[in-house]
Amino acid sequence: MKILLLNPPALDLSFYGKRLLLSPCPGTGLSYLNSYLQMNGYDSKLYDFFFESWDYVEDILIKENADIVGITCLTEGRNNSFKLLSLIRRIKKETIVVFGGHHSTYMYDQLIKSFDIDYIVLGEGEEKFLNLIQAIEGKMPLESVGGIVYKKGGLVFKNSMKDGDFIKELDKLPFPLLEENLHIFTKYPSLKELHPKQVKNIPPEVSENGRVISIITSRGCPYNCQFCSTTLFWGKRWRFRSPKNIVDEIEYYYTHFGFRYFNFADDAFTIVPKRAIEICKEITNRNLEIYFDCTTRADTITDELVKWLKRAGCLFVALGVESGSRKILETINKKISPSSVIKAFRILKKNDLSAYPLLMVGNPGDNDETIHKTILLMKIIRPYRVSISKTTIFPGTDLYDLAKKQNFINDSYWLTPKPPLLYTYENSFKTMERWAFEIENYDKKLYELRILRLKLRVLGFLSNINSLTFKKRILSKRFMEIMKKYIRFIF
Ligand code: B12
Ligand code: SF4
Repeated sequence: MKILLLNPPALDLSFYGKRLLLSPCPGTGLSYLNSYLQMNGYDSKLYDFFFESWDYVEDILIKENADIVGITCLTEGRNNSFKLLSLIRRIKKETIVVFGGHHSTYMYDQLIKSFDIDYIVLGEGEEKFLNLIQAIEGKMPLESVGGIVYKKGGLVFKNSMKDGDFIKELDKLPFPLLEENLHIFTKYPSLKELHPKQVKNIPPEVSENGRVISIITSRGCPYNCQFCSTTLFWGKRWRFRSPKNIVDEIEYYYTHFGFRYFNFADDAFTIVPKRAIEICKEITNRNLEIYFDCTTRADTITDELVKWLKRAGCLFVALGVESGSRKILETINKKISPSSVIKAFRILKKNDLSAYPLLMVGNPGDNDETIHKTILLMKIIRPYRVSISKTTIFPGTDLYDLAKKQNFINDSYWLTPKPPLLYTYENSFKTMERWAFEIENYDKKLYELRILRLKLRVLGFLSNINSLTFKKRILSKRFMEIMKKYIRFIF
């Protein structure tokens, strides 16, 4: 049985651009599946088509002529997963096609009924996919494989997930295979190509030709924020790997492939500060000269944690702050307070560890007053950058259920080619844009300084131009408006 694991081509990159992607490295999901199947003796191969053309994809599918194809399907990129499915059906109709990943897990009923998919694996993939393949080979009954959805005799069946369907000991999973997949990293932007704010503090000898690699040290999250689907996906029980196992993986990438910059892609890396400290101690004890960043919750930040993060090579931390309004934080079930954010930033600043807040505009209940509170919070914590998202409705979240109750969205939305829907039930896109602008420029003086800097740059450019009329035109009010917009975009 020849198995292919595929990440579909990306969204329209001419629109999004390589640089605008949140993370500059491939996800780990398909790599985990690949190494798990190979460990169990299967002939499997991974293709990350994220930056590839459809012509290339077609050539590979013809060349590989696989028996089983597994496709990852996220909400935003779902239509490209469907397009990949059609292409496979056109090239070799009898291929067994299995869907997995976030969108497949939440929208399995719609997917299995609307598309020519043979099986869907729900949630965590390694063991279930292996069992499914064994069932396809006739080695075990299909009915005994938990957490899958399939069609039989024109009917749809769902084998419900049992508690034991989550892998208990993550340490037993093999590391994602790199030997045969190193070329994938060269497709993703290098550290040098990223925006300076994304790679703050990285020493030049690391960023020069360096690339980022993701490490997942835990699965799941014990919280349940309104806009986030993590809990439904991984289960409420938070599972984690041992510090030794994690640092073994880091050391393996470091010594064998020269990776020196790591992104801890966990949803909240320091949920248990003691465990994060142990990881940092393990890195330090092994004298690994590596650097990393992570995302986490403000209420986990302690003096001791930050000291160890710094010592182990952490260059910056992204904190899920979302809002400066206590009321909004309650509404979205964030279970933090603005004061815990202030405390976290104070500790981080004291220890000289860069940090920036992940913020949202357009949550249920947001208005000028709540945004003003976010601006006030920014004035207190004064981060070096802010990351602002407009609240977006993803399936599998409490926000999705709310929006459905409000008749703002229904499941058929996901059969359209549209991108995930912004929550504009209460506030318009324009209002959200204005709020994002106001928050981003919370510091008026800094904003004016940026404009001045840009004006000086433009004037420097103009001094090389001789025509006076051209100078006048270029310094017109209209031109300055455009420049302001440009500044907003680049800073
Ligand atoms: C790295 C990352 C990225 C990378 C790589 C994405 C990728 N293909 O993995 C990049 C930068 C490209 C990215 C982009 C985006 N991302 Co992202 N990303 C992540 C992140 C932080 C880590 C992914 C990872 O390695 N997880 C760990 C592995 C082990 O889990 P996994 O990938 O889910 O894979 C397991 C299962 O899903 C399953 N599985 C997956 N595929 C398949 C296929 C088959 C056949 C089978 C059987 C099983 C299976 O088995 C795997 C092993 O257990 C996750 C958060 C997270 N912690 O997971 C968000 C996450 C996946 N991203 C998310 C979002 C929203 C986005 C963006 C929309 C962000 C944006 N606004 O630009 C885009 C959309 C991209 C797209 N194509 O649709 C959401 C997805 C929500 C959803 N409903 O789709 C997540 C869950 C974050 C969150 N909590 O909301 N992302
Ligand atoms: S937003 Fe962060 S803290 Fe909240 S449920 Fe998702 S992963 Fe957990």
